[in-house]
Amino acid sequence: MSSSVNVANENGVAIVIIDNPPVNALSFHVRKPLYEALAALRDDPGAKAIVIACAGRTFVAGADITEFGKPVEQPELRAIIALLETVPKPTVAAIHGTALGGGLELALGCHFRVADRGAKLGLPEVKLGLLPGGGGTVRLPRLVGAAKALGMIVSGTPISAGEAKAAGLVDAVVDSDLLAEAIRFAGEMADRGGPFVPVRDRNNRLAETDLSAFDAQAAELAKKARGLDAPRACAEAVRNAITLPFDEALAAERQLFLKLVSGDQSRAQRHLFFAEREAAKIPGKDLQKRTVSRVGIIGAGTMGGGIAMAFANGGLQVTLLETSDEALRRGLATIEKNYIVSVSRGSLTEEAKRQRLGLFKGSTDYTDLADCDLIVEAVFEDMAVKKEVFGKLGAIAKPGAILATNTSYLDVDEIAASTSRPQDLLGMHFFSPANVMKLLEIVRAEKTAPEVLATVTDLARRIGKVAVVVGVCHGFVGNRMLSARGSENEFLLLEGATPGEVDKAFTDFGWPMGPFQMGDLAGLDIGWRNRKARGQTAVIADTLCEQGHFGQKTGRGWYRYEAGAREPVADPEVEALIRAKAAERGIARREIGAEEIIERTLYPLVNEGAKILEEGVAGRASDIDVVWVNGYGFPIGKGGPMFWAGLAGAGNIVERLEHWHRQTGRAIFEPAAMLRRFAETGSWESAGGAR
Ligand code: T1G
Repeated sequence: MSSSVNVANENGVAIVIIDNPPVNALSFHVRKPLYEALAALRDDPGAKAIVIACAGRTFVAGADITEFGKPVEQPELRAIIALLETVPKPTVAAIHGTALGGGLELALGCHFRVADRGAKLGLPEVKLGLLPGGGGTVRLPRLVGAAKALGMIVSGTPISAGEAKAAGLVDAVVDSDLLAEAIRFAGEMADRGGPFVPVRDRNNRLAETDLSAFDAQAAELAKKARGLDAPRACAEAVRNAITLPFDEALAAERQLFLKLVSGDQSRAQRHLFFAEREAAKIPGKDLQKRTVSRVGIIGAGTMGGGIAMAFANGGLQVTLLETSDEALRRGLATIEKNYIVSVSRGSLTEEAKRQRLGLFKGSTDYTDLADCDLIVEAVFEDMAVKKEVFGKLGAIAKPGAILATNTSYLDVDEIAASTSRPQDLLGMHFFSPANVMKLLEIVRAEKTAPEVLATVTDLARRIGKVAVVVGVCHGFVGNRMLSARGSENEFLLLEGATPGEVDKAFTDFGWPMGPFQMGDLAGLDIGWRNRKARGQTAVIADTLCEQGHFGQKTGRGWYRYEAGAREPVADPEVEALIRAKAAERGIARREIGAEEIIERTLYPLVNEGAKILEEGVAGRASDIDVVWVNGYGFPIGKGGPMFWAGLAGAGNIVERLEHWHRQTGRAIFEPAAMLRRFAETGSWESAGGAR
């Protein structure tokens, strides 16, 4: 046998062990020996049953995603599953860890599935812009019913072993020694005798399908697809399982899969899958990471409270520090209320809420932070205040404690210079609400020690964050590029667009919402305060703020909001204000189309990203994509701004930037050298964009 597939035999039960670290992906070097082993065992009289199991931490977690886009090497997964279904003796999948995608499809090719209680089972292909391409859309409904299968496949969310047993996906759930239990189960099935009906021939769960209810469910799910092709294709494939004979449905699935796997959306989503994992890698071998078990958070306001929850949600002990008992009480009360809401929504159990609240300790005394391994400040966004905090921490924090600032904009090097241990200091820029948003920009200051960076990056994964290491500059990566994306917004309004037209261009592009609706949601007063602090103006937004129109929270901003509603309604007074401001400036208004809106907002976004790469503030173009997809809602089907630049055509972007630079003279349109090189070479790496 090959090193990736080994076969043993215990009391007449053949055991096929797949061993392909780290996640037992069904790479070609697994598929070939697996096929050969199963073909031999099918006809082997010494094998009365077959168990398929995996070594390492998980059952097969899917096809090998790195193989997509390359010539397919036989045998394909589909051939292995088809072979399995010709085996006349009982076949059992022994599932632990995560049986995902092609892994679950392999298990569906078996007659039975035995799962460890901690296992998870799912078909997450939709998250890669795909659909299950190994028969999952036709076999899963035959075990769990069409409605459950549709929900699992369109969401891509795995289910627990217990839920899988209840749904009919798993035949037995075991609490210990999975392999021994699976072997025993297989032996019993063999001794009991057949027939052993392959999943493909089990149709009774499908027969009970209410097709009109199914179509209504599929239509509801399609609303969330927001321009993505895969969710719709998933629903179509599951519907085929109901209405077509098995082999026709399987053939239709194959066609749908081939169309998706070669499309831009799946390429974009597969790019993001690897980009997120790449972003978490810190150059430098075997960095000695520090232990972090207790975290101190300074400031129990919106950010501090959210950050504290993020750490508690990851199982860490939290000491929350405030300046007064009243502020501390308020902060802790908000945290408890948030957990109560989660329990009421069913996203958290009562027990988990109790456990998490038990991790908190409140204090108004800095010395209580002395035992913390990491201390994160989330105090007022003012350099003097931050320096005062870190000055105190220098005397109180234990040796080796990591010090982090949650600043969104301020110079982390300057903050580091205010402590006696700059090597232990970095930025941890959380995004609000910090207990929800996945993105964490980890700001590497000039003197930050590599092992501090590695420790915090590792910790980010532990608390469920997507970490990206960024350098020091105003706004780091995300907010700096957000400024570039928004710098033309008011010019577009003065020259003829309405807030609704700009926002529609964004939502048609695939954004969850456009910049004006986003401004109303976040509160226009935040930008107003920042502009005043930097001596900047925005003629229309400043006027709205002077009128007290801050957006949703005041019922009016760029749009009107009926009492308590969040749906934006065009406000004729705002459009009149825009026309008046344009007239004051002698601007002749004109029709502005979606294409121009995208060129004057998203091309500067890409251009700023190229400058950030040029300066080394981001180490990889893909890191920038990870920031924008996880922190700002950039459409995943376009892969992030830097990946999308390739789809949109970098040469075209350079040309249009030059056009707008000639038209307006504004610097944001001057193409970055890195962008020009990308246009010439076709890749950010060869343009010099990878450190
Ligand atoms: N193929 C190739 N490499 C993979 C992989 C895969 N399916 N899954 C993970 N890796 C790599 C990953 O890049 C990383 O590499 C390392 O393994 C550890 O991963 C025909 C078409 C299983 C829950 O979508 O969800 O089957 O960075 O850091 O946090 O219908 O990996 O170490 O070099 O994520 O413990 C469907 C994808 C594929 C599951 C483990 N399957 N994987 O999480 O580790 S398409 C998936 C995951 C398919 C069929 C279709 C997670 C995990 P490196 P990791 P983790």
